[in-house]
Amino acid sequence: MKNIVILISGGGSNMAAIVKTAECERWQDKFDARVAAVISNKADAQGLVFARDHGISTEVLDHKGFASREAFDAALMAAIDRFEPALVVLAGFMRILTPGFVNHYEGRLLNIHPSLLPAFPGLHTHQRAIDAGCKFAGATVHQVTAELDHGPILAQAVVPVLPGDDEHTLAARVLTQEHLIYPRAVVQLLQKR
Ligand code: NHR
Ligand code: GAR
Repeated sequence: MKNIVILISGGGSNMAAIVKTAECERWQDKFDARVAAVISNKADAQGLVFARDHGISTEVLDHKGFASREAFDAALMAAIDRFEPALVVLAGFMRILTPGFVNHYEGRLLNIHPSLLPAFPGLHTHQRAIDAGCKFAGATVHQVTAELDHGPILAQAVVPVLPGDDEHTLAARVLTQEHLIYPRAVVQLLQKR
C-alpha cells in the first residue's frame, strides 16, 4: 500500500480535493494508494474535521511546543514515518522545513504554492501579484527542496487578474484551479512509483 501523508495548517481545501478525488477515482484499487494521515501544526485547522469525517487518521503537532525548528521537524518526521509514506504532500502547510526534513523525504515531498513560480516565492503572493500589475496569476505544484519554493515544477495553472481584484478575490480564483491540478499531480507521481 502506498500511503500518502498530507500536512495542513488551515482550511485544508486542497487536502479535501485530493481525498475526494482519491475516493471518486478509486485510487486504492487503481494505484494501491490511500491518504493515510493528515497532520496539522494547528489544533484548530478546519481541515482536520473533514479528514476525521472521511476516516483518515489525524494528528496535531503544534510547532510552538518545540524549542527549535530542528526539534519540531524531528517530531514531525517521527509522526509521518509511522505511516511509511510513499508521498508527503504539503497543502497549505505554513512552516518552513529544515534541510534535514527535506532531505529525508527527497523525491517524495510535494507542495502547492499560490503563484506562478519562479515569480513570488514566499508569502502574500496574491497582493504582490496585484501590486506588480500582473495580468495573470496562478498556482504551482513543485517538488520541495531546501531552498524555499524553488524545487522542480510538476504542474501549473493560470488565471487572469481582473480589474477590481483584491487579494481575496484573486486567491479564490487561484484556489479553484489548485483543486484541479494538485490531485492530478499526485496521480502522476503515484503512476511513476
Ligand atoms: N520548506 C522548504 N524547505 N522548502 C519549501 O519549498 C517549502 C517549505 C515549507 C513550506 C510552502 C510555502 C508556500 O507554498 C512550503 C515550501 C511557509 C512559509 C513561511 O514563511 C513560506 C513558504 C511556504 C510556507 N512560513 C513562516 C515560518 O516562519 C510562518 C508563517 C505563518 O505561520 O503564517 O515558517 O508558500
Ligand atoms: C492555498 O492557496 C495554498 O496554495 C496556499 O494556502 C492556501 C491553502 O488553502 N499555500 C501557501 O500559501 C503556503 N505558504 P487550503 O488550506 O484550503 O488548501
